[in-house]
Amino acid sequence: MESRIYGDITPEIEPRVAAIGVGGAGCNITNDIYWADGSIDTIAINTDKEALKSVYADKKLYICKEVTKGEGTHGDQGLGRKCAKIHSEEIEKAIADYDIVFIIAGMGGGTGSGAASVLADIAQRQNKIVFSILVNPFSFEMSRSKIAKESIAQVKAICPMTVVIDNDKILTHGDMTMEEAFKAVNNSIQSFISQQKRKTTEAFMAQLSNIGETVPEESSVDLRDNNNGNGMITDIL
Ligand SMILES: Nc1nc2c(ncn2[C@@H]2O[C@H](COP(=O)(O)OP(=O)(O)OP(=O)(O)O)[C@@H](O)[C@H]2O)c(=O)[nH]1
Ligand SMILES: [Mg+2]
Repeated sequence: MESRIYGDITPEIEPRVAAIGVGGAGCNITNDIYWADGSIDTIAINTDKEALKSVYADKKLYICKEVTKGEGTHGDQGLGRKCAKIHSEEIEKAIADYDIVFIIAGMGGGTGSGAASVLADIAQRQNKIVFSILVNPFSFEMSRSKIAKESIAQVKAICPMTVVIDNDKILTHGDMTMEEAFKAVNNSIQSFISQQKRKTTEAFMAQLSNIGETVPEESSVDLRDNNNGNGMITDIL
C-alpha cells in the first residue's frame, strides 16, 4: 500500500477562515458575519465608496477610484471585472493568510458579477479551500438575470464548490418586504457558512492530526467531499 509522510507541523494549528464579500449584497452579508461570528475574518470589497463605508469588516478594499469614481458600476460587470483585476495584487495580499475562504456576491449587478470569478481565480491559485456563495436576483429583477446567469457560469468554471441561492426562494415563506427578504436570505447564508466552516475545519484538523505518522493513501481526508458529488452544493434555504 502506498504511504505518505507529512512534515513536522503542529496539529493544534487551526485553519484560518475568511468570508470575502464583494459588491453590495456580498458586503451586506459579510457585515452580518462580522457581528455574528468572531471566528471568521471578514473582508469587504466594493467599487461603491459609500456602500463600503456603511458596512463593518476586518478589512476593506475599495476598488477602484480611478474607474468608478466611487459610485459602483451601475450594473456593468465588465467594469466590476476590470476593477478586481486592477486591484488583484492588493486582493492577493489581503487573502494570502487564509486557508479556507468563502467568496460571497450578489449576481446581476456589476461589481459582484464581474469580480467574483476574479476573486475565485486568485484564491484557487493560492491553493486555498474555496467556496463561492452566489445570490441569484429576484425573478422580478428581469434585466439582471442574463448577467447573473453568465457570471454564475464563470464562477462555476473556476470554483467547483459553488453554491447558488435564489432570492426568490424566500418569497414562498410568506409576505415580506424586500429588506426582510434580504435579511432572511442573508441569515441563512451566514448559518450555512458557519456550518460549512465547522465541517471543513474538522476535516482539516483530522488531516493535520495525521502529520508525522505514516498515512495510508486511502485514509487521507478529501476536504472537497463536502459537495454532492458533482461539484455543486445547492439548496441551503
Ligand atoms: N440576499 C441579498 N441579496 C441582495 C442584497 N443586496 C442586493 N441583493 C441582490 O444582489 C443583486 C446584485 O446587487 P448588488 O450586490 O447590490 O450589486 P453590485 O455587485 O454592488 O453591483 P453594482 O452596484 O452594479 O456595481 C441584486 O439584484 C439583488 O437581487 C442583500 O443584502 N441580500
Ligand atoms: Mg453596488
